[in-house]
Amino acid sequence: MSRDAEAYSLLPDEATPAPIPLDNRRVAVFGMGRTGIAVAEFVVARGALTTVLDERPATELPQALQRLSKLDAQLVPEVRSYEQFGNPEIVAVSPGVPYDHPMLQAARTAGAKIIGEIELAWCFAKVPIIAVTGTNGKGTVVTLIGDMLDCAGIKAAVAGNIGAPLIATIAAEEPLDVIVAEISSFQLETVEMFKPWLGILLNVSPDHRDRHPDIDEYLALKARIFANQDTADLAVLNIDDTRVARLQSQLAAMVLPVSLSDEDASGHLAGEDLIVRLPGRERLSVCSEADLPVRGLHNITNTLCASLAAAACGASADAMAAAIRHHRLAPHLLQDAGTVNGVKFIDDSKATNPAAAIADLTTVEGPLILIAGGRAKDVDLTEFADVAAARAEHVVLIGESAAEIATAIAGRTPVTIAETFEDAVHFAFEFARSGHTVLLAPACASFDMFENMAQRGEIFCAIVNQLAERFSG
Ligand code: UMA
Repeated sequence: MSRDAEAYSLLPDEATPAPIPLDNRRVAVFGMGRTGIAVAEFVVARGALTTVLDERPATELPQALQRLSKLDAQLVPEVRSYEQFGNPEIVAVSPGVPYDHPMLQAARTAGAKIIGEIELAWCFAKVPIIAVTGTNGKGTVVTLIGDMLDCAGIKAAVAGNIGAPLIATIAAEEPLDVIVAEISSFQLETVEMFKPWLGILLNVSPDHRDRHPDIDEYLALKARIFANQDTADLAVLNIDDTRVARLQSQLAAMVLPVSLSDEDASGHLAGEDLIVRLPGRERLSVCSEADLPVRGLHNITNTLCASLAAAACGASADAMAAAIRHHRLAPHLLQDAGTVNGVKFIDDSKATNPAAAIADLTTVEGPLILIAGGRAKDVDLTEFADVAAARAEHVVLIGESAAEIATAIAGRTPVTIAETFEDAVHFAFEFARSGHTVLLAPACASFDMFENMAQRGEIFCAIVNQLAERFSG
């Protein structure tokens, strides 16, 4: 860490891990995805008698099985019953496995300890963790904090739901000052001891209702990042979100509120300037609204939350401003996908829930054609349909939720339902005139038509490229 940063940092020098003994213990690792592979490598390296299981057949897991075959572990693809788990003392579970999965229920009945990867990683973490959660924007905020710390000369790794499993970062044993982790509600389901030094809750709106049907329970789940904190820890809350604001009086940690309408908040706007103020520290003017790479109120809030975390680690205003100016948005997040005949295409495949898509519809300027739809995850799409009807000149719909969104828009703006994604992009291009934007902001998950949201975004960009080739020649 640079000397300047050290002078202002609130970061504790080290974490106080509580390692679980793994040597010679029977550990079952459930899931052979990114998490399962990283967990299996971690526990095998610590002497656990390991079984790795997945419900998918071996034919669908060639790469995972190839990597896992290098380990001293039993591999069980296509697992069908708890009997195949090998009577484990510990079951380490991947986030994609729901809490009430019948095989996990059987494990509980048999007296096994269920532990999630985040919790297991925390038990062995030697440096403090900044944990970021929220329905939307958490990936942006973790990368922004990582960039700010990098500019300030503070050694940080970015991990978690964003892609690199937290446990792989812990296993790497790099000399770090802090780890910045994106934490999903799926990962929080199994948390009991997880205790980040600084937690951030950005917002809570309906999402994943197929797994979290009750919004209050979903909020309680998100609030678990603060559950084990004490007065030496910090909690950054976006109190402009009424659900998040409710937590203010309930947390043991010192709360650092962020608000665009309250100049007393620790992170706030003064005119056009983004200001952060930590207790006992001078106020820092980080940058102006105009310096943000993307407009929109939610981007200001996200930047303020990131700035508070970076300031607490000792980053200067100059370092934060430099990171903000050079910040690259994540793939498929409001990415420019090209311009064809004066029609601009924007890929926001990452908008997998209504709140994210609504934020985009209010951020992207000018006349637009919207492409939306997909798997709705049991979330109510009415408000999204209202904003789409008000904002888009034409809405092109795809996937399982197309009919539901079309009914909700009900004659307020023209709607076309496309059979295929390629048709959807071609229809949108047909309806657009020079100066229009075609925005892909689905408000839904991609799994009804694609492997994941990244593939949806990549295919969108490929179709736009084909249009560009056809119309430039
Ligand atoms: N599996 C089962 N039974 C189940 C569920 C899954 O056997 O009931 C198996 C699957 O067949 C598969 C494996 O488990 O082989 C997949 O495990 P996983 O779904 O936990 O996925 P990972 O590859 O381990 O990736 C996970 C996160 N995935 C989910 O939460 C669904 C990744 O977030 C994360 O990047 C990664 O860990 C590293 O931390 C992805 C995601 O979609 C991006 N997250 C959701 C979101 O952001 O909305 C929460």
